[in-house]
Amino acid sequence: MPVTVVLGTQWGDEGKGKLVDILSQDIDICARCAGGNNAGHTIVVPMGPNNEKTMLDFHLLPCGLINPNCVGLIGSGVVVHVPSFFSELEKLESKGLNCQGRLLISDRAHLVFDFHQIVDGLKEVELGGKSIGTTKKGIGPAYSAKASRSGLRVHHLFDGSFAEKFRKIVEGRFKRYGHFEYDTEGEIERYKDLAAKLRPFVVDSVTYLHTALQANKKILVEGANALMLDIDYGTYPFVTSSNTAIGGVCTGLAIPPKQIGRIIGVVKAYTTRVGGGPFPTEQLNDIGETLQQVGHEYGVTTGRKRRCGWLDLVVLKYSTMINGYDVLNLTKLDVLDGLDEIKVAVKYQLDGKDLDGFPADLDLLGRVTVEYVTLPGWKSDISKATKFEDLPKKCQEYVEYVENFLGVKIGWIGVGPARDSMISR
Ligand code: 2SA
Ligand code: GDP
Ligand code: MG
Repeated sequence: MPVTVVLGTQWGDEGKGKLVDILSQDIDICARCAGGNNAGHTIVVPMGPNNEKTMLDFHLLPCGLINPNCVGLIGSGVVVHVPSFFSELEKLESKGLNCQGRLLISDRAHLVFDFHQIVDGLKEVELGGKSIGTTKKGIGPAYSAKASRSGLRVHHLFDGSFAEKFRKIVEGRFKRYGHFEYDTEGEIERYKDLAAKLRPFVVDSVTYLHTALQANKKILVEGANALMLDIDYGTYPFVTSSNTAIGGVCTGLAIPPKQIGRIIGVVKAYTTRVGGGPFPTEQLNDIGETLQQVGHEYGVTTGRKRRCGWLDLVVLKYSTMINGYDVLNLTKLDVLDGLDEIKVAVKYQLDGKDLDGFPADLDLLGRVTVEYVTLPGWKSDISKATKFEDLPKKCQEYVEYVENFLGVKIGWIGVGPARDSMISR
């Protein structure tokens, strides 16, 4: 099967970018299908004449671009803030990554404008204490416009009615949110230049991918965000505004489901969440603090501290039901090195009864009791391990516990941020 998919299994930041980079060494096209520059994928790779370890962060651009033979495609399901597209590209190129002639954007992708970002902030203020904790990148407002059929897509930049449509949309936002500071005419002028600059990147991605599939090109889909942030299956309304689950691959790229081969889930060895919303295994104590510090858990896009807690196998079972993972990548196992004991959530109970699945109703979710199993820590440095057999027995047992609970093989284990800190089994 030509298409491989990498998806986040929890609340994001599992380390998808690192696996995508590794797999892309042998891939023709790496494509994003959903989300926008709310995502943050960090990669640590050798670069430059001295092969120095260099950190690259990707937001809108696919990480597969690190492979010089790989084409990066921003699919139709992605929402694109054009100025951010260019600033990200310039930043990556300044670090030595040449993307010339191998970066494409779907003509059907929806556009995010600065006014969407302003509205994102205003909506959060309206929500007060119940705010989502968005990245304020305008993602929700742009997808709302798409769903309400008033959005602008990449191809609209090149049709003669862009300015007229743009003015009408901004007027609509003023009506809804009151008059905020915004230079509508200045934006229209700026987008004339941006459109000309963007034109060489624009492609009919449906035909492009179809042709690539016919030619048996290898395609890797880089998931953004994660299952628990999916608009339908996540902890709604504390979710992002796209389908981050497997369905988003078909809708966001126009890839027929039968072309999808391996579906790989990326699982962090503990759980993190950034932004608001329920988090049953969150540890608001020394354990949470330790995971945050040792794991350097800060948002790549906003710099916010990520909330931390124990691995939640109830979440992962639910995630596996929806996405049907063929194999998993367990990441950041090294972060647990110093712990005496490690807990994993295995069951939720409500009013004394075991729950099947993961509750849709957040009030119910807020009332669940979490049942944990405690596993012994291994208390040693695993960051130099290159084979499964190098890992201490107790560490191997932790991996096997997760694998057996979920019934899915763990094919890769991350023991550090760098590309070579990955055990393949
Ligand atoms: P949005 O901006 O509308 O998509 O926010 C809605 C919720 O989705 C969460 N979200 C994320 N969660 C984890 N990682 C994300 N990317 C960045 C990173 C986050 C950052 O890689 O670190 O830098 O803060 C991401 N993007 C969106 C968000 O926190 C809201 O809960
Ligand atoms: P993504 O959004 O899923 O791509 O993940 P992020 O890049 O937002 O966050 C993952 C962070 O963990 C990044 O800083 C990575 O460099 C780092 N990372 C990835 N895998 C590992 C690992 O196995 N061990 C350690 N210590 N860090 C890792
Ligand atoms: Mg991230």
